[in-house]
Amino acid sequence: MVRIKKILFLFVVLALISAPAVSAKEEYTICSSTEEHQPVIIKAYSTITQGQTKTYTTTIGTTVKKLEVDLNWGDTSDYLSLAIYTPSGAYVGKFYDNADGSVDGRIHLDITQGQNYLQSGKWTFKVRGESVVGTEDYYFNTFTY
Ligand SMILES: [Ca+2]
Repeated sequence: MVRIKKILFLFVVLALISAPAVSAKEEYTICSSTEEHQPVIIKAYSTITQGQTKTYTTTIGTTVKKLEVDLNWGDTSDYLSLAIYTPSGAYVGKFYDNADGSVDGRIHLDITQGQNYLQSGKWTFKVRGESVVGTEDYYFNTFTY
């Protein structure tokens, strides 16, 4: 019995190792968000410096069709980026100010996957100070639909 468990464990480990690296880029549609919210809804208010990365997570349920992300630092002289990962760890992409069609110190995007529900679980967001003079403050919010 112990031996069978060991073999099973080995099989599971091998299956995990040999799983192909999933590129989620083509599966998701990322577009400029037109949603607006009261500023009182704030997931995070923080600051960032040159080269620094801050990580946030949002756990979504099984019936979410749209995930809105809103990184707002409001200062076009500093450049921040937002990298997005699915709950399974797939890399959706890294997005810059112009990803939402407007260079305005804000990255405001909707993530959809056709008419499908998005992968439930913990999505990860990495805010990075790509080019920051001194310290830049920002708001980061996520909303689900
Ligand atoms: Ca923008």
